[in-house]
Amino acid sequence: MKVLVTGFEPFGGEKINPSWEAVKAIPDELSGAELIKVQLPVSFNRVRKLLPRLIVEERPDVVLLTGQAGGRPNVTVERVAINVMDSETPDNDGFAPEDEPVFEGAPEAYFATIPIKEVVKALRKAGIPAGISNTAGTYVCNTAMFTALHTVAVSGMETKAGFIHVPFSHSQALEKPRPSMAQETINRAVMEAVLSLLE
Ligand code: PCA
Repeated sequence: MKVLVTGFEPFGGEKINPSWEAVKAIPDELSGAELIKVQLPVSFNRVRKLLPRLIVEERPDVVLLTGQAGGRPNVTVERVAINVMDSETPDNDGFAPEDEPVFEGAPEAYFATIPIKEVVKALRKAGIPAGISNTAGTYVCNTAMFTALHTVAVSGMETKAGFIHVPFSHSQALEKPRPSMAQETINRAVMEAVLSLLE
């Protein structure tokens, strides 16, 4: 079993991105599965180029993308990715698309192909506050999820793909009143999610 797990680099003036911190912390071999860990750039354009290449070259059985959803109080498993890029805040390349498709001519949306309810159950069983989210937004995370699902669909692969958003970690909330979770809990969430997908 081969699993591609990604986290994002920091953005929006943050020093860290708790999603990549969590991915980094997973052991390279988990329950006999081979893990490929990649840090993605917070860039609409680079993610749309890099992810398809990675998925087609590595042909993983599972793709689990993770990102930071600042302001959310719990870990959320995304249900759907939409064919929209729309942001007033520029990405790390300074690009701020308005109402542009991720891929011209692609379907309007894709549902996650990982068992989202099972993942939520596994997280809750591990004592981690978690739920389903019905929107991954219209920023780079949604683009990454859409790109992964579209790549799998057009290349006729059996790969299951999905996305998990994690809250700010405590270090990001020390001086600002905003919801946060311990990085160790976020690490455990991503690892438990991967483990649940190996079953
Ligand atoms: N979160 C952003 C992009 C990178 C990340 O970690 C998002 O939710 O779109």
